[in-house]
Amino acid sequence: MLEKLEKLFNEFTSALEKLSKEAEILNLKSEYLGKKGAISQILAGLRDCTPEEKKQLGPAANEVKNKIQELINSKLQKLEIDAINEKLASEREDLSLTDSVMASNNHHGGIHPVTLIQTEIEDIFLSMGFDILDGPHIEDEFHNFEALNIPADHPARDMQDTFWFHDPHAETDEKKFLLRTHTSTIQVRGMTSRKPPFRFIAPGKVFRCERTDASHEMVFHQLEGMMVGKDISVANLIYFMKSLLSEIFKKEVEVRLRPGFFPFVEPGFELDIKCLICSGKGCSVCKQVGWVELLPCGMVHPNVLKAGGIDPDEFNGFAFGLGLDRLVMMRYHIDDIRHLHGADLRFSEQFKTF
Ligand code: FA5
Repeated sequence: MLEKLEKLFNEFTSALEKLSKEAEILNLKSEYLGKKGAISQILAGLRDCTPEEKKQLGPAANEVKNKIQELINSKLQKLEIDAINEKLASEREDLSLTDSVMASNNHHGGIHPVTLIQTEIEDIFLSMGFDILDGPHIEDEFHNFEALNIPADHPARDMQDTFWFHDPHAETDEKKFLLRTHTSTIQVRGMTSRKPPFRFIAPGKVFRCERTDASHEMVFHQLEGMMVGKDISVANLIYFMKSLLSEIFKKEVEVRLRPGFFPFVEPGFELDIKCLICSGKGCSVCKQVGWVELLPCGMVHPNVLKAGGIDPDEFNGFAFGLGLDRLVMMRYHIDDIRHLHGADLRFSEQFKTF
């Protein structure tokens, strides 16, 4: 019987070696281990054996049974691994790029024109001794209005349509926080964080709930400037504005200065540039008037200095609030501000600098 077992096992191993399909292996398994399989019959035949034979044959038959089971399992597992490897090999993609493909597909991003001009202006003002400041987009009424001499019921609050945040936990319907409507908020932060004399600029996004057109956006960029010291005059203000424009345009551009009203400056001015889209003939950007409002400015109002902790009897200064998007439009002859935020690659790629 033991010999028969050994013979069966040898037959099984040489049969298994020849098989390469799962179904064939499972068939072989049932030939040997199934209910009526060869090993099962030997085990069943044990009941007719003597106790002595049972003692010998029982463990041997079980050992062969376990070996067969193990061999079948590992053969099935090997089949599965071979199938996965074959699939991986056939579906493999070469993700590396050759130098020639890289060279023909040399696609770098460009710098947004607003960023380009902002960086240029920062360099110009840095060279004139100005610091660069930043401030939060979400502001409180104090920084956006009150400290700038625009109290709660002042009509100037309506000049800039404001996006307000409501505090869901507030007991009253008071509107406290807002998206800053201008970068003048940073005047206040700048004054309270330094002692005069000082000069700084502060570029950034501003937000207004406005109807959009060729020269108006709801989210746009301003660049605030402030200089505070002793005996600062309108002549100083005009000098810095002229230096800025001649550096940016690299040529004489026609500007006009007219009185402008802003509660935080006195006197206040509007510096307009002759529209470079239509050369002053009239177009949708300049609203057919030939001039574009670009650079409001003025001498800082004493109340604003006071709100910033500065004694207006000792110090004075100027401030300006450049419309950065409009300056970009004039510099690159862009005839609609909405191109600047359109995310159209055909537009942005024209400003590649590398
Ligand atoms: C102000 O925002 C003042 N804070 C500027 C200022 C600062 C005045 C310091 C005096 C002293 P104004 O609302 O005019 O002012 O906006 C300033 C500039 O931002 C405008 O001249 C214009 O160039 C630009 N601007 C205003 N509204 C928009 C808009 N909706 N879309 C694009 N640019 C705009």
